[in-house]
Amino acid sequence: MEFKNLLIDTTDGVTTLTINSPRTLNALNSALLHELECALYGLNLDVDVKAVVITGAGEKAFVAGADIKEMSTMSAYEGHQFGLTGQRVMLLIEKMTKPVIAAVNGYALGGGLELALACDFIYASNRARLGFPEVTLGIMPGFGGTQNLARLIGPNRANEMIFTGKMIDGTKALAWGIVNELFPPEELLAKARECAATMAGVGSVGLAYAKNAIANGLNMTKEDGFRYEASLFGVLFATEDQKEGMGAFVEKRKAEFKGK
Ligand code: DAK
Repeated sequence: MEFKNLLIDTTDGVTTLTINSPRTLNALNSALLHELECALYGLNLDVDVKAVVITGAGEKAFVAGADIKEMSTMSAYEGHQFGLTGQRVMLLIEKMTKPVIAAVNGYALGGGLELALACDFIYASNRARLGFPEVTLGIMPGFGGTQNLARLIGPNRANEMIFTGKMIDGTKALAWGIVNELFPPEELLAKARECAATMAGVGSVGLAYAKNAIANGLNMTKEDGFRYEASLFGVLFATEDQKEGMGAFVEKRKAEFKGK
């Protein structure tokens, strides 16, 4: 598929997926969401892709939200389809077997913040501005934002952000645990790629199972989560990666993981 709104580059196992619609601050319209869905589906199946960084083109925005102009004229049916596509994109990221970092280089608003929150963690530029302005438009977050934000930072801070619609800066986002690290704008992408490269070099089956255990375990009791973790842990001992990783340690050499 030819992508009109995305730039995709894969180098040494690390894919940088850039949302490339800077004239509208990378706002998510339905065409862009469809492209994102197809791209992410393909990246998940591509054995050469070990880790993904999602960022926005231009200096101002990661993604300034869903496309308000397009939404303003949608029929109920189109709005429903739009919502379903967006939710599929968010769930696809969460269910990918590869790690996904959001490199938030500016505004991450509404659906843009929801996209970042669907990623495994967020690195941000110290110029980033994050918020959920939906209530100022007469709606509410609808791509998982109420669920993901409240789970991440607790209901009180999530309530404040979602009920006021006010933006917070990178420093507050860091203090509240929305963002893992802040960088100067010119360093952000390199730092995100560097972290992605580290993750691309580890045993990818172990990483995929860890991602699965964390995501699914959050919906279980602690005891069920422990049981689930143990079952995945056991399966890893049937993989070549486990033999290679431990063998390399014992033989004092660098492991060459095959992802199987
Ligand atoms: N949609 C469409 N166009 C946008 C946009 C957006 N979200 N954000 C910015 N743009 C466009 C502007 O209209 C402008 O285009 P022109 O007027 O030049 O043609 C261009 O990008 C540059 O923006 P500004 O001139 O406004 O730039 P400023 O630096 O002055 O301001 C800003 C930057 C980010 C503060 C401002 O652009 C802004 O407030 N943007 C809107 C932010 C926003 O409200 N985002 C949340 C959108 S609501 C659903 C689930 C989820 C959602 C929807 C449905 N279902 C389940 C059905 C999600 C909803 C949202 O995300």
